[in-house]
Amino acid sequence: MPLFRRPKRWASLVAGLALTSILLTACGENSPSILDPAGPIARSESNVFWIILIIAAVVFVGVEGVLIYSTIRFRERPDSPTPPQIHGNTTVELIWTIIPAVVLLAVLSVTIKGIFDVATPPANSNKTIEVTAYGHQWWWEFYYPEYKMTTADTLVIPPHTNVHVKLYSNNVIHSFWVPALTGKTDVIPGHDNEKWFSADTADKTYVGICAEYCGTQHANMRFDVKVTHDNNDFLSWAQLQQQAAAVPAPGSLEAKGQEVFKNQCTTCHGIVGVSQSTPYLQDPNPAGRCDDPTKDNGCLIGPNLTHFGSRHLIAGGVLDYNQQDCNPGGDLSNCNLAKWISDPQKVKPGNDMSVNVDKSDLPALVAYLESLK
Ligand code: HEC
Ligand SMILES: [Cu+2]
Repeated sequence: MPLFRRPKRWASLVAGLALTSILLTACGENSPSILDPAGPIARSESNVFWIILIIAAVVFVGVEGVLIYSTIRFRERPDSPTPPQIHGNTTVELIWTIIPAVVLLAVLSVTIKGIFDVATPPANSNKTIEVTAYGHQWWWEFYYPEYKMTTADTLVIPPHTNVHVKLYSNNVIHSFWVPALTGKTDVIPGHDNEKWFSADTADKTYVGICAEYCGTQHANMRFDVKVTHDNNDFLSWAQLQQQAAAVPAPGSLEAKGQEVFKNQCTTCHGIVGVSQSTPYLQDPNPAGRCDDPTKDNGCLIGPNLTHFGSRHLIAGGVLDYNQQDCNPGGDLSNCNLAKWISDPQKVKPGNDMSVNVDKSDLPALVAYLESLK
């Protein structure tokens, strides 16, 4: 009897599977990938992945090969004699104990090296910046203790610099992940984690993700990591962020927007120079953190908006901030900022922003927020 009764069917099944996997690979074009590392930490992690994958592939092909070969070659035929019994054969026992032990030792050593790599500053630089990342439901806040400035949704870093991130949450567990730059680390209330990473390409933006299910809008808790052109570029950005908010000209549309902001938004949002004097009142040490975000001016429940006009994402990346479509004097129907302010619950159901903005106040608010460069 032939081994495969319908060789053609088998051939089309195998070809179909191969084609699907090629097609599925193509899906990843623009999505973040651990296979395209852009910094030493991610590279070390991706090395561990590749080495283990290759070892596993060799073992898989070897074992399955021998299995398939012996199934075919030594299959039972009419009148075949009982095969020799090798149970308890010392040589065989030794071989199949020693080989796996050696293979697992190799995997262990690669893994241990990886663990040390990610726990220490990447060696490619002697510069370091400190960042505190707060996981909120559902957006990321980034505080730079050395610069006393805070931003949301986009973490800006200089290239070739060790970034030391302290990870805090006072709500639920999140997970900080930038596939191209660093693997996942949980952000756990009451248990402060930290991590290192570094980017070696300038002028690039990488996608960051919350990798732990943290509630209904978990998937809209995205952030960007923007790597500046060089350190000076970063410093001039930082200098801008450290300043108090732009002051609108008296009588302007922006000034009207600021009034609306003061009346309706300051319970949840801070703007330095308008509703608070410093972006963050407490240093990021556990004792100084407030656990009731609505009670402390320093950790309000919404993102700090002092320089919102210089950002490009809205509310955990649920919308892009398309400023070119936001002309406060004209049509705002395609303006994502106007969409967000007029109905945040429609855009991101369940999020913590609830407002009731009068339609006639929208252009002023949009103009004001846009002026906050
Ligand atoms: C009850 C609290 C609350 C009030 C009041 C509030 N917001 Fe918000 N706002 C939030 C929260 C929380 C977020 C983040 C939501 C998320 O991403 O899940 C947010 C996000 C935003 C963002 C996006 C910021 C960013 O960096 O992504 C803007 C802009 C904004 N709010 C504007 C306003 C304006 C203008 C008002 C007043 C008309 C206002 N908000 C009133 C809580 C509030
Ligand atoms: Cu999260």
